[in-house]
Amino acid sequence: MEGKTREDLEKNGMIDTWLKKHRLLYTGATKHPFILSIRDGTIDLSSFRTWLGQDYLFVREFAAFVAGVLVKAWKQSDDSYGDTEVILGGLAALNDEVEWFKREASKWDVPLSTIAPQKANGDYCRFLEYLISPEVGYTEAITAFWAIEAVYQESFAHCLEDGYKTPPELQETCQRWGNDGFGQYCLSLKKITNRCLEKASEDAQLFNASKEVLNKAEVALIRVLEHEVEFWNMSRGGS
Ligand code: HMH
Repeated sequence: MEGKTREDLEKNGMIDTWLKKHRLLYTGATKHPFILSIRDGTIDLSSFRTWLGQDYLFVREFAAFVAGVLVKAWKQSDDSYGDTEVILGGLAALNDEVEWFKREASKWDVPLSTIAPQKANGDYCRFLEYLISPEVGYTEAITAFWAIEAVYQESFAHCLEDGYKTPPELQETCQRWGNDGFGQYCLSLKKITNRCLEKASEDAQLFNASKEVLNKAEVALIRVLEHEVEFWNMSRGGS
């Protein structure tokens, strides 16, 4: 058992180990009733509009978070790994995304300028702010970053998999996060994260130190999943 676990770890990395351990929560975040209702076409469009307006506000804060992760990568990661290029690519994509939200909102008559963040959104954004504060290390922040992107990738890709009944007018939204390019980008973030976690694990063994960095990263992953569930719940709740 013990040996197999270690083998598993070396082959798939720490993230897959954690995802197995927190399977229920991960499924709760990626197969939420909000997403399932898009996939089966029963979504209430007022929920979709709520999600659209709230996610626009979230993405603007998220861009600041990604910029903060970029700064941490620049300070704390070895240049030769190319982490900063991947993160900068993500930041550039967010520029297009904000414009997409504006266009989509006008299509759906969602008045972006008058929308205020709901509680779940505000709580999530405060967590993002914590993650870029100086006391948080790169490994913890990049773990959260990967998880935030991966939840959307997996959720929206599910709305385009075999047998979907996603309404045509929502398919473009699902494509944004469910497309293969975004999937590849998430895999790049996952590789970076696994490498950082591996190093944290080696350091802990080498210096006989505590697993504090690993523990913090695992908690950050759990927090992201919880916030994502709350964000979907809020969207379902309507305006
Ligand atoms: C709430 N989580 C939320 N919004 C997003 N746009 C993403 C993740 C991913 O990009």
